[in-house]
Amino acid sequence: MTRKTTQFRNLLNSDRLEFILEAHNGISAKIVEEAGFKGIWGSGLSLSAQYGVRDNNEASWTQVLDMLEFMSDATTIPILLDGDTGYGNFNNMQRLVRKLEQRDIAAVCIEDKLFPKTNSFIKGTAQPLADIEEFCGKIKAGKDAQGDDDFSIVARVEAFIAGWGLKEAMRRAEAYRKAGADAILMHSALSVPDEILAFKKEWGDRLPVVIVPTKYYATPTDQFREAGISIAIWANHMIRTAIASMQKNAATLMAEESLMAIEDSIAPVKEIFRLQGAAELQEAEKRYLPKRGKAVRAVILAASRGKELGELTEKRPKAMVPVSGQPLLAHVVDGYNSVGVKDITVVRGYAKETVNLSNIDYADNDNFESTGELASLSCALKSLASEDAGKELVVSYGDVLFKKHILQLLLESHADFSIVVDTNWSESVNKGRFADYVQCSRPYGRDAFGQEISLTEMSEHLPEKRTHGEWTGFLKVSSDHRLLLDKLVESLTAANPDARMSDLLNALVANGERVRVIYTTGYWLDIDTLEDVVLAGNLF
Ligand code: SPV
Ligand code: MG
Repeated sequence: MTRKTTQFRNLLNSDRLEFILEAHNGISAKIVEEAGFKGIWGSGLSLSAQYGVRDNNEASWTQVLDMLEFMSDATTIPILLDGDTGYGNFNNMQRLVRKLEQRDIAAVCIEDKLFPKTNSFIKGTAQPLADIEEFCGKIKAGKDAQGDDDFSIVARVEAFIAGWGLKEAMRRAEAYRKAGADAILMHSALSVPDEILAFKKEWGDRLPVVIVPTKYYATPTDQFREAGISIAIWANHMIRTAIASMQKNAATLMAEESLMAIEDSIAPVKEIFRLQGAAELQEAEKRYLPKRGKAVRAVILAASRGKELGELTEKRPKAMVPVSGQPLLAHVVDGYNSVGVKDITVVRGYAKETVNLSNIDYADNDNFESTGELASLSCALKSLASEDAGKELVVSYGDVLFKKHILQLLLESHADFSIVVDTNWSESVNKGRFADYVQCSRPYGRDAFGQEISLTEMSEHLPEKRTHGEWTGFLKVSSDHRLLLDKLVESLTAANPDARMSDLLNALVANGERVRVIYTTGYWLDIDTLEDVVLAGNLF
């Protein structure tokens, strides 16, 4: 890539008329480059205007520099900074040049006025010009300060602006050439190019000549070409474009009170992202960020009424019974959310219209009265979009509350199938509660630590001497065993519409799949009775 300083030199020295366009921030600079311009004018007027201040050195030179840095970073073409008067004397000029080079700014233009300057189009003739000798010293100092030979200093002559004639313009231009300037910017506030053309004729080719046709905009561009002008600067046309369209759209929005009025005529948000280079960051994230945890889909079975709760579930399913101020299901969803699982499908059945939490996907088992848990799971699996196939699946119940570490343990498992088993099963036996008791490849104990324990059998009628725990209702299936799960659930429900989750787990074992057992003790609650509802309040 050719250095920006060299690129700008090439523009100055090319034998064609070149054009550079004003920009005033990163995004406008990018837009200028994308339009095909080979250079950018860092306009003092536009830079101060975008800060909302006057073109009178009200913005400090470092504030100008900060914005230039964004402009330079956003582009690959050279920037010619409108450096006003150099922000001080020769000493300030030297520091400016060094700082510009550090930010890869290709060139600076300084004008022969006094600090603080005023824009040339505001009472130009009242503006005092700099002492020629002093200004020449500033040019020399700048040239001596630059490290890159191709960095350019453009000397701007304000003689015409201040009401002087061609003679003064020539005198100054020649002095600045001798002081080492790389080009002369001859400015004029006339609506015709006469001053500029007269100067160029007299000047010849002593140095490249740069012009700013803001006031003599109606001049056919070919006249500049024929006169041998080096660079024409379109000096403020991006900020004026922005101002005009912002004013128009702000007024429309104020009047219409609807975004419809402007939506089709403004840049889409994705165009902002494109200009910002958002896609590049996404690629980089793939390369440099650690892989995120596996994507997980949770399926919560919540189709049944829960008759045991009597009146409480007359008009709503058990999952919607309030506990500590919110439905049971909301606690379950919170539990998932708290470990980062937010793709959740809830299977509804009884009084499904009352199951209405937001940010949840729903699958309906409309035959909930005549079918079992697996039929509900099957409804959920069928509802999932194909892009869900790469996710791990966690299945649990809408009436089972849990502390989040239980879910965390399950999510950490790398097994194809994993279940969480409570070692404290005797409590359920003593109370005569319904439970899915499990026999495992090893009982819980210290020597079980670090062992891969798997499910042998699950049953509500398991003999106590073979019982090692009680299933908590949590099952996780790895993403590459989702297909197997889908098929098995389908065939089991076809054979028995009443099939339960325990039938699925036993079928997996019978098919030779290992179902990994994760032992825990307590910190979960299956809501079956009114007493459980009261207990549940204590869990939170
Ligand atoms: C600028 O763009 O800030 C200029 C050109 O200096 S002019 O406004 O015409 O003086
Ligand atoms: Mg300016």
